[in-house]
Amino acid sequence: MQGVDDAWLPDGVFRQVGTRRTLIRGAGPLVDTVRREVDRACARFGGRVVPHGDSDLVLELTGEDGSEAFTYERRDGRTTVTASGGAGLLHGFFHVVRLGAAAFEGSSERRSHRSELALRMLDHWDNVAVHPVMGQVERGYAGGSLFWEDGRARGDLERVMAYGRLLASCGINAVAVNNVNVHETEARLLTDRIAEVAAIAGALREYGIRTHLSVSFAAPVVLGGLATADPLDEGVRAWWAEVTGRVYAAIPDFGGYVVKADSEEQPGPFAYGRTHADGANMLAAALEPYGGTVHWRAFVYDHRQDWRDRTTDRARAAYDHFVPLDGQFASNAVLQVKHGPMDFQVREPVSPLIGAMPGTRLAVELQATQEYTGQQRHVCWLGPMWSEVLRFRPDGTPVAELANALVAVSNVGDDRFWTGHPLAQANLYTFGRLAWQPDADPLEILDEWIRLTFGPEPAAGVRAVMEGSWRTYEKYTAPLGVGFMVQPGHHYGPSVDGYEYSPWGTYHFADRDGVGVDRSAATGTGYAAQYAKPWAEVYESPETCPDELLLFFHHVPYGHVLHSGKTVIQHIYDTHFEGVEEAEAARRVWASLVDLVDAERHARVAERFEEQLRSAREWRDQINSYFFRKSGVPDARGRRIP
Ligand code: GCV
Repeated sequence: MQGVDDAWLPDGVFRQVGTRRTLIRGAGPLVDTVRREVDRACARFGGRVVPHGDSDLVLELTGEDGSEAFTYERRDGRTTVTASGGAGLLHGFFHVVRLGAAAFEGSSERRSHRSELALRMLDHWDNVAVHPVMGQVERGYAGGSLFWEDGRARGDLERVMAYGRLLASCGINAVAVNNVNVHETEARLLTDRIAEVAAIAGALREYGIRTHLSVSFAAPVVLGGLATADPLDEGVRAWWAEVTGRVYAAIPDFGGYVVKADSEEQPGPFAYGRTHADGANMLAAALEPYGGTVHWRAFVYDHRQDWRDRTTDRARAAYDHFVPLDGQFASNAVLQVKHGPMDFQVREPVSPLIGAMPGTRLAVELQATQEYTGQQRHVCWLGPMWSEVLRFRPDGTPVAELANALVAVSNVGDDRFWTGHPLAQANLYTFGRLAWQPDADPLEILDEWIRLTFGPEPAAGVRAVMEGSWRTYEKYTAPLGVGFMVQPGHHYGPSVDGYEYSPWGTYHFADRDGVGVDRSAATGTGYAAQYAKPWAEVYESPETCPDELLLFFHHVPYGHVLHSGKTVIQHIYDTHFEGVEEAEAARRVWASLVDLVDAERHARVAERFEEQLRSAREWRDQINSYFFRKSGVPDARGRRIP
């Protein structure tokens, strides 16, 4: 597509397939997509699709059961992919593309590939109308919406289709096309504007991506003119059933609803004295005849708390609200839980809600859009963080096995590089690949992304810039898991006390003696006791709590000695100096790649590095000065703290 970056699918990636003879067997819409892909590659590189006979590559659909699995084998000089569902064939095709030359060398035993998680979804926080405060994409750092333009669905859906292609190629299979904060205009997508959603769904379907919609819990009142949205009211239930029937008439493979209820001003069942299970189950009942699912978000907390009140702990909220409801949710209701208990900070413990509701289906929500991790002006590759979350074992079983679905808030917009910062494409790619195979080594995924996107020459340099970028970002921002310390509202850049006296429940409690939140059961909010063993015990004591989470769980004196052997205050100083130095080094490496990376991409990243450095120094100086002034403890290494 003219003027739009190819991301990890530049033409060259299709060279191996495009120079070969490919036999495609089977019929159906996704087989047509595969055929189009192969034709396109062949037109570029001189290979061909053969109707029968001798071939280098066989792509064969053996049935149509909707499965996403495929088998791959290489024998007697021929590579064969088989699948019993069109989506499986498409995934198998992209598997071959990713392998490149290796797909046509040597031999490999027949092996079956299937995704660990059935649903791998991106939630777009896109508004149809530009919101006066949040803009078009809430927490979006990549321009306007890919789906919505000038107050309606884009007429030209070529870009949406190209997006679907990128997503399918890394394993994502579902997209929610509008913000979970459902404003007035967007509420109507459910009813009189469903044709626009259907048009988008049509484009995404070409690549096997199912469409989901965020809906307002108050829709029966706002759209239907009913007097109530009470989930147990028969009229309300009938309204949802009827509306949902019309949604499926327009979009037969519609995925379902996403709901943010009783959270940050969004309406919900509390207004009617009902539970979240009542609310979710009403929507589940409406979706059930069509095989749809409701994703009900667990991000429910008091955002009007009094900062003087030390007994209320926002971190506790999701668990306190939802655990008593375990077993009450319908089988097509999925509780969507943010990976941490607060809000996508650079470092949080895994939410104690994950694993605590064995009778409830679970989706784990990550945030690809870098709201608190540099807003796509800073390089911050989140693969290692997500991998840690997925491998964490709340009670023996890893998070990835407890979850039925993995969701990420999308980091994409209508920017020519898709993600604003070209290196942020890696987060999208890594999310898809980890959702498909949660125990994959994130560094291997990064290498794969680099190889596809950049080719071999700059690979070592790009890796050096990216592999440690999350920890670098952590070093120069809020220390030891304490979180926030950001500018209120837009959340970019430092403001240590920005939220300290606010109603949002995100405090660090720094004083002249120490810093951190006491969430122990013995003397604090009791949050640590929400975990199963061994974590409840590990987190309970500052002696056993991992350093990187110490200030999340404990209020400690500045002189407290970490496991690393450093005091908390010296750790703060050292990491902030180091973080900036690491960012400076990364910028130098990037500059050295100037002849190995295409000019526009290189320039865009170089420009973002200038801002990253400015901002990182700002973080370093504000954090270090703040804690120096509070504690009066000088830097042991005598560096200048302004
Ligand atoms: C969509 C945070 C963000 C909000 C977001 C909310 C959520 O509070 O700052 O912009 O709203 O999370 O996840 O619902």
